[in-house]
Amino acid sequence: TQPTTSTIERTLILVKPDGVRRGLSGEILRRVEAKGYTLAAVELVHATPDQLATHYAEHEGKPFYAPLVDFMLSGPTLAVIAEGDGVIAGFRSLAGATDPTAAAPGTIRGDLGRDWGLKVQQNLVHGSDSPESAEREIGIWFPQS
Ligand code: RTP
Ligand code: MG
Repeated sequence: TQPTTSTIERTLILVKPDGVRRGLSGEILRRVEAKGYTLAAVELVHATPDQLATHYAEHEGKPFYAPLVDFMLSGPTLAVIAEGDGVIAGFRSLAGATDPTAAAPGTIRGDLGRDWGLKVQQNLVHGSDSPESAEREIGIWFPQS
């Protein structure tokens, strides 16, 4: 049998203001660590409008952009760099579908999300979607690194 190729990656995870406010940071990080990923950096950040404009540049002009930025300004966010084999796709799988009402049981959004009607933005976490996004986003949230 061929050994499986391992791909050690890093990703940016955010526990968004709803997760911090609801006291779920520890539960979310517990799931990340239990899966076998390593926490390389953790910092509580009150995001600035500039940081959010850069982070969410791909969504500028969409109807949910302004409410999303307002929500992300509503309180502190826990910014995390996690490392591990396939952690980019792996964390997105742990997070579940974007809409917490549709996210599968067993996922962070499926188990811990609530039904907020139209407020899809309050979905507890963010995870980078590619190696390029991860490096770009780590630079936004950990500018000193
Ligand atoms: P994320 O970037 O936060 O990990 O989530 P994602 O890839 O699953 O979702 P994405 O499409 O990148 O959207 C970024 C964030 O925008 C909010 N959103 N609201 N229809 C809506 O109201 C809507 N669609 C997206 C969510 O907070 C989503 O995580
Ligand atoms: Mg995204």
